[in-house]
Amino acid sequence: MSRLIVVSNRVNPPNPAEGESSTGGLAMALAAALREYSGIWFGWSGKTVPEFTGQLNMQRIDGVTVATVDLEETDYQEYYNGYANKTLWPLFHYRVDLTAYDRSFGQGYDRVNRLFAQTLLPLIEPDDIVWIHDYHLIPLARELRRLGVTNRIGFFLHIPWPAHQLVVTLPRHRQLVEALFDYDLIGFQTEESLQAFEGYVFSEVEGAKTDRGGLVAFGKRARAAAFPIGVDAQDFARLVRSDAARKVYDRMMAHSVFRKMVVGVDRLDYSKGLEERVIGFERFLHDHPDLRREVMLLQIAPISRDEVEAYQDLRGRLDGLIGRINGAYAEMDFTPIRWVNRSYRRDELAGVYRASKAALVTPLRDGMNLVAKEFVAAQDPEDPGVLILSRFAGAARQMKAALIVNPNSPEEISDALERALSMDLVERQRRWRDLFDNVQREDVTAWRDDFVTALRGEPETPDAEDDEPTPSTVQSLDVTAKALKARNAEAREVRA
Ligand code: GDG
Repeated sequence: MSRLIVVSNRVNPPNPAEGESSTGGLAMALAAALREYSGIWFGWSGKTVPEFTGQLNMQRIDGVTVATVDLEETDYQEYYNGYANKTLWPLFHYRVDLTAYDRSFGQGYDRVNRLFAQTLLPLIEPDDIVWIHDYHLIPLARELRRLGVTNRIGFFLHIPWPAHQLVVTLPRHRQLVEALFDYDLIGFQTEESLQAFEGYVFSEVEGAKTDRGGLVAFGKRARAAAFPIGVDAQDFARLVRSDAARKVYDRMMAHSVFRKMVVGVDRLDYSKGLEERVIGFERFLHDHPDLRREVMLLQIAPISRDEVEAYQDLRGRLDGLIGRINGAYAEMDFTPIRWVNRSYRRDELAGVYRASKAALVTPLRDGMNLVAKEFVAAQDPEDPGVLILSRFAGAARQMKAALIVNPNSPEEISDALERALSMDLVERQRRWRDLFDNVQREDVTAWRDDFVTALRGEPETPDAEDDEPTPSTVQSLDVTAKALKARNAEAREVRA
């Protein structure tokens, strides 16, 4: 069987020395795939050095071979803090107001992708398949192709692909999209992102068409499909029974006697709608004086990308906003919002989810949102909490039994809270069962297998030249994506 090479900006396989709970579910799933296909995980070490050397640092961590490389400070600033986090991240989350269109960032982005390609090249063997992750690395396949790599290369975008009108605000948008056509397979979180991508291609690239289940543009052909990411539901159910989770659960329950705890867990990021969420919670406190003392919001928000000004500003605004709300509604023995800027272990988080009567997952834009799925996976089937979910999270496409809200509306957040906290057990159980079935079925293993199977791919259909050109419609590709998914599901069944 061919090996799998996973490439992501940061590399973080579970390290038994640090305890399993420090690693995210996605990292665990990718590490499991790498063990299965005896592959390599390649990426940036997270360290900077005075001069780039291309020196590979190879390690074996819990059965996974990890190869990392250090970057120069300028590269880090332009590629990571710059183009990735000040240009692509805000733009792809619909924040044109925060997007930096700085030419040096784009140059740094291309340069680092070239350096990564040169460093990775010697590790690639002829039969390997290469799976590249996320917006930091869009041009990596182009750079590998330039170096002569002909292996199958797939790309998965973890964040949304935005509407056409937003993409064209990027000075080098054509170049970026063209780079995606050096992949054999391009994966998006949702059909909506897929359609937005196709919408761009058909309106911006002359002669673009669909062909043999793929997209043809820039003289190249790539397949594109939606692969909604999931969580490791089984692992979460196991974590929730751990000692650490139970301890946290007991502590939380003791602290919220006579009160219902509502939880939010997010990186401190402007895409997560934290300001809108606390304003919605304030509206709830204002509108329901009778319930004020019965509810508290625990917002866990570990600090993220703190070197970027927009993140420092957001943190300052939230500190002020939450201070004001707590000042207005706290009593001597009660604070309505607990604002916690640190991260917890995964098992502790499982205990927090379990102790919560509702979760507020209200991003303004989100590729998927794994917290929504983790919350569901951690609930007690006999007495489940209620998920309040933004319609702008990719997860809302699958999790229709949640209370779906517009995160921009304080009233909708307030109404959903009132509904969640007064919902009877039968309805809670019915909604949770529906959500849990999905979380369990479309889990992270299914996601990974679907993608890898699709990338490994079917043999090319012959007679390409004889094919009548398919009309370039978004609809026909949508069918392609569905066919791809159906085939992947079949392949899974056969393997099972
Ligand atoms: C990107 C996309 C997409 C959070 N606080 C703690 C902690 N976390 C973990 C959560 C969850 C993960 O971080 C966050 O995942 P999300 O999906 O919510 O969001 P992003 O970080 O923005 O991820 C997103 C995802 O990629 C995957 O494709 O869903 O749309 O933006 O797993 O549990 N984990 C621990 N302690 C914390 O305090 N251990």
